[in-house]
Amino acid sequence: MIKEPRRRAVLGGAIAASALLQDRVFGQAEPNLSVIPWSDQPPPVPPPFANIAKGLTRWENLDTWITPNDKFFSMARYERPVVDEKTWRLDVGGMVAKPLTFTFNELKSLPRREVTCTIECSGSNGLPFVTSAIGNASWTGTSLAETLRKAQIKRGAIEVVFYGVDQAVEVLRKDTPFELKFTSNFARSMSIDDAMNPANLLCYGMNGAPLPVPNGFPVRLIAPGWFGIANIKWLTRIEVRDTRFMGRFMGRDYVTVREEQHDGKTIVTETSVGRMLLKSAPARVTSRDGRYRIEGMAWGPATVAAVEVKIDNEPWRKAILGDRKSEFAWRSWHLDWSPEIGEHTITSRAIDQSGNVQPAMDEASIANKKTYWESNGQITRHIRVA
Ligand SMILES: Nc1nc2c(c(=O)[nH]1)N[C@H]1C(S)=C(S)[C@@H](COP(=O)(O)O)O[C@H]1N2
Ligand SMILES: [Mo]
Repeated sequence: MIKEPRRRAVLGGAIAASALLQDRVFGQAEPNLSVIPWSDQPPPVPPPFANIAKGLTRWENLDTWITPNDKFFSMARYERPVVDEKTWRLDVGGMVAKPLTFTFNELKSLPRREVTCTIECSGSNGLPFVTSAIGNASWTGTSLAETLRKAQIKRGAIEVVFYGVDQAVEVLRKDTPFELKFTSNFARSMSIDDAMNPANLLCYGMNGAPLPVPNGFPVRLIAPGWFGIANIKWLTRIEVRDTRFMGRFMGRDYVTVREEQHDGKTIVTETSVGRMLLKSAPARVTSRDGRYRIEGMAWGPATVAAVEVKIDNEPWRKAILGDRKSEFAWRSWHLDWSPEIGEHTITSRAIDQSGNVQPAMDEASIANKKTYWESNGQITRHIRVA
């Protein structure tokens, strides 16, 4: 993990004051602080999706760096099973020399680790009603890599599959003579390399409390740096395989379809949703005693090195970044603003330490993407200053 020089210690009073203010902005409500709502509110989640996506809050409601458990979004493609932790088991099997089974208490007695990481649903900003499927929490659990080491992965294995308790009937070749129906558990896989990342947790705690049911009680996978879908909830089986797992959420859905140009030819790529991408969002505009401030968050696979903000058609301006508190967590930013009365647009873009810039909506990687997954294009919000 790359540590940055402590800005407060290195630089003088003006920055120190703004750093303190920054901490306070995302700490607690301040007196005389008002939040100006965006004028482009997302529509409510329509009925077929309302059971899948729950707890999507408005960006304006963000006022803490850690998302409290009762404000954390919940995505469930099948159901939200209520698991009895007394009968629950976690099996580790497949291509391992020593298959393992854990009870809840056995798992909790293993060495404890904590990681603070931001989870974003890969569908966020892909559909008009999903604009804030993101949260940041401190997760407690035990190391996945250590557990796999104990099970002793056999030679020739290539993948680790994670199965949830939640099930549904899946249909292949629907409405053809070859239609096939089968009951399937929610599952996703990772390469052995990715699974062995020491940051991955078999997680049972969220912000100091047991995992809430909607977030995977009693145990879920936390795979820092990966889109939400990889973080399997209500985990019950881990299976090591020597063939690629191509279940619905790996190979048929959560597939990003994109047109790419290669040597004058158009190639369509279909890739499984993977690691989180460089992204930022304007969260809210506050005013206090006539002074305005644009506040937001930025996150991505590498260190966010800068955030820039475009107001209306003005040139990009550098925002002030908050501290980098965890390798896998979002970073706050803000920009002071003296707006004229009327309608304005606000766009933000994150830049990483290698100089990669969050793409504009009309850049090829976004414009030529046919599916709503992995939508990390720059977000523009509308606001009316009265
Ligand atoms: N077992 C299981 N795990 C799951 C899902 C699911 O439907 N079933 N949804 C995934 C999706 S799409 C996302 S975005 C994240 C969201 O985690 P959260 O509900 O704790 O916010 O969980 C993932 N893990
Ligand atoms: Mo998701």
